[in-house]
Amino acid sequence: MGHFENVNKIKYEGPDSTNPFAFKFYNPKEKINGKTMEEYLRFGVAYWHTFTADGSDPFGSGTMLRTWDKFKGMDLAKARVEAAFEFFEKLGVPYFCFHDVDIAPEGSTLKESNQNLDIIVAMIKDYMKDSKVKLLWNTANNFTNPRFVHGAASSSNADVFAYSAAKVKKQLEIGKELGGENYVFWGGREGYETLLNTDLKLEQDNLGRFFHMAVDYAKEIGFDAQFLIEPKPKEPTTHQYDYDVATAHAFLQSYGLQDYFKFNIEANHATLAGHTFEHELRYARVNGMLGSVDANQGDPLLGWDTDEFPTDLYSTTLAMYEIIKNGGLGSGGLNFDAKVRRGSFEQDDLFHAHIAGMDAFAIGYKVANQLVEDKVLDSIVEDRYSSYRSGIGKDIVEGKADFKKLEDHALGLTDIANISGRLERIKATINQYLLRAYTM
Ligand code: XUL
Ligand code: CO
Repeated sequence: MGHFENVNKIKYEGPDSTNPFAFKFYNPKEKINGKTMEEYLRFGVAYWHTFTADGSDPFGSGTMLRTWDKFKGMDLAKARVEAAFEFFEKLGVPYFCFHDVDIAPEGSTLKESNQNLDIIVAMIKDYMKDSKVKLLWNTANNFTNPRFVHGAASSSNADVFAYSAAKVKKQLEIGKELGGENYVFWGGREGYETLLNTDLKLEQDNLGRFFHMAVDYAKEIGFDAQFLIEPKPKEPTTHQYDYDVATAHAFLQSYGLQDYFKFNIEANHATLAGHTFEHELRYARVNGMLGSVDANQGDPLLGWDTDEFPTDLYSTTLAMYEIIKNGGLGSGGLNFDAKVRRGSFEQDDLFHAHIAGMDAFAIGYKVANQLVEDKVLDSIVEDRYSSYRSGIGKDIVEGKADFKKLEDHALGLTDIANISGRLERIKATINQYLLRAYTM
């Protein structure tokens, strides 16, 4: 008995297909610049949203009763593994991601939790042998259990710091065991609510110490996955320490960690920080720190993390533009840290949601690729900054100018001629490229 019996392997049927269980734009074997979409986009399924979430929100209980929910405890964990691999195979995704508590229930002691993990990890490893699906990243959930009320590595309680370290240690071992390509640190409750009871300096120093210990332990056990920090500005704490890429980058530099980490950038976290998704991607990219992506989208009318499946083509296009300019994501991928809406409670909706997200990124990829090939944005930017390629501009960028020389130059100016930013024309061009995607 399968968990998704009425769904067969999802295939590419093209833009005219009316089959809801088919890709319209994501064609895994189609090559762009010598690489298949499957190889380049590196989609991942988030175990937590897809196999553990039930649709509950602060105002109502779960709406989603899954086929695996007839089980409890370890049997439930095992049924989820079965369901997960059936889902991965049918969807044809190359990767998945999980937190420790997503795959195995916590025991009453750390030892018991680790024993539960060992059983499920052995089962996952077995399934992975017969499957092409790989682990994009794993992580430790150091925020749900009440012991993390004041944070994990930034907790006011040293015992919690130790417990958190033990959980990350175990996940690093599991990442190595399963061949994980990255390891993620999302801040969880690393942040604070009020300075009135907070030693901000000690908390940040402790976070720095924690990350160094994680780097050291990964080296010690020969786990060479890329470490990733996932910034988020708020929620659950008021002031999350890894607010955005710029903040977390400065933190990594202050603590001498910048060479060991890159960023896992989540679209909805970017918009919560008051940035666009592409801003965060660009900021990471130009600093050589773009590692991976949590592909989702927020609701601009809501001030919290809604984790919707990505369907906004403008956003996927500009995101893929950054990814292409980055030369791809390396060991990273596009992980759907996204959940079906509470009202989308049928099990099949899990397929519809992933298909929607994969198609949206496939379109974004094609459009962005065309924008890059035609140098649409490059030539706009090149023109706009042309003043830095000769005369005083060239002197500035070549370090041959100082304030006296600049004053001399300024005194000799009669008129300063600026050129238009041409924003509307640029947006119209992007629309033109987007609407042509259908024929690409
Ligand atoms: C929370 C979030 C997490 C991380 C992994 O907002 O995005 O699910 O991606 O801990
Ligand atoms: Co995320």
